Amino acid sequence: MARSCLAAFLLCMASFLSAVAGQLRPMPAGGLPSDLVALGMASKIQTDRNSTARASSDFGRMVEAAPEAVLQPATAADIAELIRFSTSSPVPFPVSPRGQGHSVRGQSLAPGGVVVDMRALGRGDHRINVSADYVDAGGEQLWVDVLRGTLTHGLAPCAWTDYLRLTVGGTLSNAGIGGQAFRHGPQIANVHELDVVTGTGEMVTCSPHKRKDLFFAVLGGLGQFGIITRARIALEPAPKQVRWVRLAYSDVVAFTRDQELLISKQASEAGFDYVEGQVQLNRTLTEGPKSTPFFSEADINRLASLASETGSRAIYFIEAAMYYDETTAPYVDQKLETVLAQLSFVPGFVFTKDVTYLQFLDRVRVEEVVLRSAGVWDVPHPWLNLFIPRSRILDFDAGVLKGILGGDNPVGLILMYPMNTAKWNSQMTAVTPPTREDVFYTVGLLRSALSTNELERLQRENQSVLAFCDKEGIECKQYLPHYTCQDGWRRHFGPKWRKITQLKAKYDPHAIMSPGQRIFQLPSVPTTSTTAA
Ligand code: ZME
Repeated sequence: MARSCLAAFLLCMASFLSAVAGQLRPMPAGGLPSDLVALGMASKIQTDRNSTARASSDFGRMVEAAPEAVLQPATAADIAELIRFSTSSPVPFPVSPRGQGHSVRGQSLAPGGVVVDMRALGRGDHRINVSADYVDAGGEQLWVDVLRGTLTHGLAPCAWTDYLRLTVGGTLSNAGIGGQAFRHGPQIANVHELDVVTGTGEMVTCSPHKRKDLFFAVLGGLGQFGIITRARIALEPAPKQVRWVRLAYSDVVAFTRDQELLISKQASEAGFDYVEGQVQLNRTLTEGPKSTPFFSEADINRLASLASETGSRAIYFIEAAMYYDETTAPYVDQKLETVLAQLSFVPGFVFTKDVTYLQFLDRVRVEEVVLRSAGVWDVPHPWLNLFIPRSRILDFDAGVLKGILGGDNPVGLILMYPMNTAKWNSQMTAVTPPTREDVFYTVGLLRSALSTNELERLQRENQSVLAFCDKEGIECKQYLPHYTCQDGWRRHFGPKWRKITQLKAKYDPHAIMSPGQRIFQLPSVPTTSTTAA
């Protein structure tokens, strides 16, 4: 039903266009506003198979659903108009923004509706405007371009994701986490103001002081309330140079103790500016790549023998970074020594590199190039990201990393690092574990599937991981969450659920926005009974 209405809209615009193109009907000087509108929009709507196919899947490559059309908006007003067209239709159709399509479970799809190709917003103007202590960036802008744009002013945002070829609107709709989050919070905690096109087609500028309910709803809002078309992002003086360090551990207790020490340090103390961690299961070390962009072949050999000598089933790395510039360069060695002296990594297992700030922040790009050239980038990504309360991280390590995943050797990586709960604003839609602990861990099982069998196995393992946490009473939360029924979402949001349904009723009453999240059913679509899936 939603289909037929949208189809009529598209058909109407197509016939209007062809009429104009064929000069069957010259444009009247003061034509009907609706016609002008239709003409203005028609040139921006694509319905060809190539365009809809490109918007039918995402980075996860596990879900596929075609939209009826793709909108290439020139302005936020184009998006507002599309949304108002949908909501004023007898049967509203879904609308989903798509930036880089880096969702992994079809969150950017709009089955039978319109995908808004957000990148089109930036094709005319640059849409990155730097001020003294903030940058206004279009929602469609890539973080790497925000970085380049601000660096020319000697400034940069403080909080980053590991990968920079993601859009501003995309990461802010989730949270945007990385090794700076322990100090600065997630990216959503570093935003002053947003422009949003709501699910009612209203264009709103919001902030903690103005339309505050919408501002906090949209941050981590999973695209449920509107589309971010501009964000005002906090800036700091840009670091120039980075001492990039990896420290190896065979003991998870020492590893987590040291991570927690490092994230407790203030910026004024001797410490790191970025703290993450990775886990290498033994088979990855012995059977995985012989070298990586960070580790040489000799390094990998040393690490593999460390694993076998200690009998540890996994090796853990703290990945950390210390920023410096011309004036602090003379002290960076000393500062690093001071910090390392407080840590318990395996003696001698320190690996360091010196890189520019841009090289450091864009480091995953190097991995991307390697993976692409090996043909293992555009493959299914059954990723599972969990936030685990600090009090249960060792149980998770034993049961999941050394248990369920113990025998694995897939392409991909496992991230594990702690963050400070206090840096998260609970008014935002983004969710953290319900335990009232100061620290929680993020564990990212970021594996790729190179065959159908492997995909099924990894999916089954993910289910076992969730079942394990459930059974053991580990109160974890998914990051980049995915549930197939509303009950899962209710539990995910817990005490926030009621407010979220109220905000949904206010800002997207027709439930047309980002239905690929599967949080709210389109009211017009007859619901098949949702038994717990
Ligand atoms: C969701 C998420 C992915 C967080 C970090 N990632 C990453 N993906 C791919 N390669 C990475 C990576 N973090 C470091 N390298």
